[in-house]
Amino acid sequence: HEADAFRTDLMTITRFVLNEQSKYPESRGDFTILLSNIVLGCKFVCSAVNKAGLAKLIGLAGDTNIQASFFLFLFIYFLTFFLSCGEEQKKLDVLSNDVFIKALVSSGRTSVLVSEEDEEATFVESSKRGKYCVVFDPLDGSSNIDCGVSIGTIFGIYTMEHSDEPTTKDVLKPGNEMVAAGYCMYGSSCMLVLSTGTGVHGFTLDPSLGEFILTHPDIKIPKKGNIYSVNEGNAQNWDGPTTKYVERCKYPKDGSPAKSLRYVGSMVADVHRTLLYGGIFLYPADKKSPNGKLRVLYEVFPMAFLMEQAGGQAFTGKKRALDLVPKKIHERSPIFLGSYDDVEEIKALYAAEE
Ligand code: AHM
Ligand code: MG
Repeated sequence: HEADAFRTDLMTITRFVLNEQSKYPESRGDFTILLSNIVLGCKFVCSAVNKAGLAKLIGLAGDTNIQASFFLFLFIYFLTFFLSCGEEQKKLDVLSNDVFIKALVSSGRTSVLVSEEDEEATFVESSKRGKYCVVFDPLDGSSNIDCGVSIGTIFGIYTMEHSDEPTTKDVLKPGNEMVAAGYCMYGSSCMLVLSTGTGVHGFTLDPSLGEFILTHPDIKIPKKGNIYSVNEGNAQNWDGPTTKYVERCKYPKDGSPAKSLRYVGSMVADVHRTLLYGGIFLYPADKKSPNGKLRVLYEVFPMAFLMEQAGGQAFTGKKRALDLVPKKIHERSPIFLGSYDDVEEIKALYAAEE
């Protein structure tokens, strides 16, 4: 009977967030409206990602066969025209960014937007302003787009503390001041994982309904895992603690079994697996990139927020990741995140160095 109830009583993401917000009497539904615009962006990107393979195929055929057959050319031309409705083909990451920016501005609930795709922050015009600031990476894992491997969107949300003219100061705040964070993974299924500070909850897109349905309530990361995830191609440039840690993953001293290595190269996919199966994800500093690769505002903070909410930890090599105070909107930081005990181990190695 319980299983039946689960199937017929659909907890959509909107219903879930409305329920959560109703606990605050002062809530006026602004957050729900903001989130439904983020969800719209995710649905659009999901659909675009699914069609990307097809569009690419048509593009390639166009390059090689135009001279070969005039009729084939005509066929491809009209097919491309109908598929894109005459719009010029934009790259998937640029297209995704445009969709998110427009959805967020038109929500009327935002003032400052920071996107990985745009060098400068977007300040929303006064007539459309609202009390939230959103930092996001519209399509992360770009190296995986063309081969169809999982990619994702990452976002974090701050509130504006004043009604003066918005500035970048409104987002240059530590991650522990975020009010919500999440990601959407475009993989074998499309999944949105969200935290508003009361645990981590996963929603799966039901394509036939066009709705995200709660499928993974209250995700908790295992206390210790048996997977490590890192780009080992950078090993020759790592510092002492990272080198020692990865060595221990492969050759444990305490007789425990060696950890398995899994690395997709899409942060969303690697973090998602870490959250569900446990273990550790590392993007450390190295000699070539002393601040690592990943961006503080829209990669490190949202994932660190989710990890802590799920019972894990996120560490920069120096301190708790959420306590960083970024000085620039595209700042980078090394990051070690995952199961509580696994992150504890790397923290001890850095502490021993000091
Ligand atoms: P991108 O913004 O160019 O997509 O780069 C970010 C991605 C992350 O998703 C992933 O964790 C990392 O880069 C992988 O980097 P590398 O290829 O150096 O291992
Ligand atoms: Mg990115």
